[in-house]
Amino acid sequence: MRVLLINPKFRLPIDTRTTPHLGLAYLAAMSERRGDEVVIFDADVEDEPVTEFVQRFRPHLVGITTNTPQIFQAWRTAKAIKEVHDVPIVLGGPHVSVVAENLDFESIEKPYVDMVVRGEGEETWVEISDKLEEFLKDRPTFSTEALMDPALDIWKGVEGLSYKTTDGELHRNPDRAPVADLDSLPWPAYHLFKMDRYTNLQPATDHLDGSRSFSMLTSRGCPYRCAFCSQSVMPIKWRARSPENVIEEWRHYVEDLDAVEIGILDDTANVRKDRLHKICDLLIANNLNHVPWIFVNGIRANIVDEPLLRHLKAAGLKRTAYGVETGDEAMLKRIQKREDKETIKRAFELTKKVGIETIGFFIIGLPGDTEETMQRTIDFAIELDPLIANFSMMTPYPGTLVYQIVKKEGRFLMKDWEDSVFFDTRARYEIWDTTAEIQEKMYRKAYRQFYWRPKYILRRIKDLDFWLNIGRNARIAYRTVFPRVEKEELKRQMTESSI
Ligand code: B12
Ligand code: SF4
Repeated sequence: MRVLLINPKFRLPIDTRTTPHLGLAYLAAMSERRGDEVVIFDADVEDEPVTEFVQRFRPHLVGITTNTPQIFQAWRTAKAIKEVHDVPIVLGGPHVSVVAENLDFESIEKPYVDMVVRGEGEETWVEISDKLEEFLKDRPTFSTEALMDPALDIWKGVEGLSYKTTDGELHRNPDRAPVADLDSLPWPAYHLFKMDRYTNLQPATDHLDGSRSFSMLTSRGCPYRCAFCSQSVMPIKWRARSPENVIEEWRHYVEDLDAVEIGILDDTANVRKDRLHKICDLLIANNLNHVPWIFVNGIRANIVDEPLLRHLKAAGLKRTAYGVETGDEAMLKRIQKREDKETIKRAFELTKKVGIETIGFFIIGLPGDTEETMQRTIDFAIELDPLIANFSMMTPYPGTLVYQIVKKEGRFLMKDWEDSVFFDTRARYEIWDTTAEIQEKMYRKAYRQFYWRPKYILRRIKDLDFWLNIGRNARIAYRTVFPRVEKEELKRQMTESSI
């Protein structure tokens, strides 16, 4: 079968990185394992409109990934494809997986979306492909209408699937259990991406070849439940690949693909320290530690110690992020971070002491935040003094506790899902004393106060990478002062451009 997997065009209003979509890379690898002819169409890096490609490729099955801000583009893409080619269209990803808000139904209600896969998609995707292939066998002429015929109802029982039959009925099958054995999954199909069109993992900081930067997952899920974190796909059950399985993939990137950096995208890679120690041992023993690697999304500050950090450093870890979120002790409790300031401070001190660079993620405008508590967040960022401080405006994503609180007691200011992109100066909501005005003021202040410090500027300009990325760095600096103009322009460009 010919299978098309799409990342809808969605440029961010920040100078962020563009990396191959790991979720699509896993799905594509599953399709290849089945023997399908697979194309990944990442509209962010392609030159031609997807409709032209579809008319040429004539896929039997189309899958579109979507997070919350991307959902409109996903629908526009699905609609445009249906207009030129009769094919079943399946949506998957974090947005459509939020059953609590009926966001699977929100999509299948659209005439141009047939199915939604909720949660981790690999096994459901293969089951859909198997059933479709079976269906196509006896039918020389195909129509999606026949495929979704309620009399046949071939999708009944496919776990993790929501779908619409031609009589307009919406169906939600039971959830699928998370992938139990992560070692059984194939490696992400990087060979299907136009790798030379992507940036490296942290382009504002490193001047590296994007075509040789690879992301990996060594574990999935997170046992914590922070109030702001959208976890519709990755469940509370944390699962890990075996260290040996991780190292085999790592070796492939370093030895076969000449990787210049590796990014670990796990939600919480350090849940089990013994596993990380074993991975470090194997990286060193296999001489893979000369290629720098990064914990891109952060590790938990409450589960690090000096021996582990030293071992990680010896194994090649260059930089790690930590989700700090707030500098206010009471707020840390309210968001259920299950860490206190002292623990976070110690983690930063130890990480710097062993020579690993740090990134701090901070949130401005948590429900209940006041000017004082937000100032504490800025002050804490300055005290921790990471290489990069990433302040984001609190964005209540559907399915999170914060979203429920705002829905009940606050007021959303977002007009549509597209507005839920953060890294922009506009407040997304208001609640109690956490007004939009104060959030916006403190957000601007956070960037100014952190980045325009003489100490910080001096440190950065001594760094060669800073000068190699001078254009990008200048744009980022400009945006800390004038971000709103940029966002309007980017949103216009995105909605007006062809799909
Ligand atoms: C790495 C990452 C990024 C990277 C790279 C994204 C990329 N190209 O892959 C960057 C930094 C660019 C990024 C940006 C953003 N991200 Co991000 N990101 C992640 C992170 C940490 C890992 C993504 C990943 O690789 N997951 C592993 C793969 C295997 O999972 P997956 O992609 O979800 O795919 C699986 C399923 O969702 C499903 N599936 C997905 N698509 C499809 C399609 C079909 C057809 C099917 C059948 C199944 C299916 O099957 C896949 C395999 O199991 C996740 C957190 C997380 N744990 O997933 C957040 C996360 C996805 N990001 C999030 C957000 C909010 C953003 C931003 C909007 C933030 C912003 N700056 O404004 C942007 C949007 C970017 C964009 N262009 O759309 C949220 C999404 C929440 C939501 N409700 O949408 C998440 C969940 C973080 C969180 N916990 O809050 N992100
Ligand atoms: S923010 Fe990090 S630690 Fe908290 S629930 Fe999300 S992934 Fe887990």
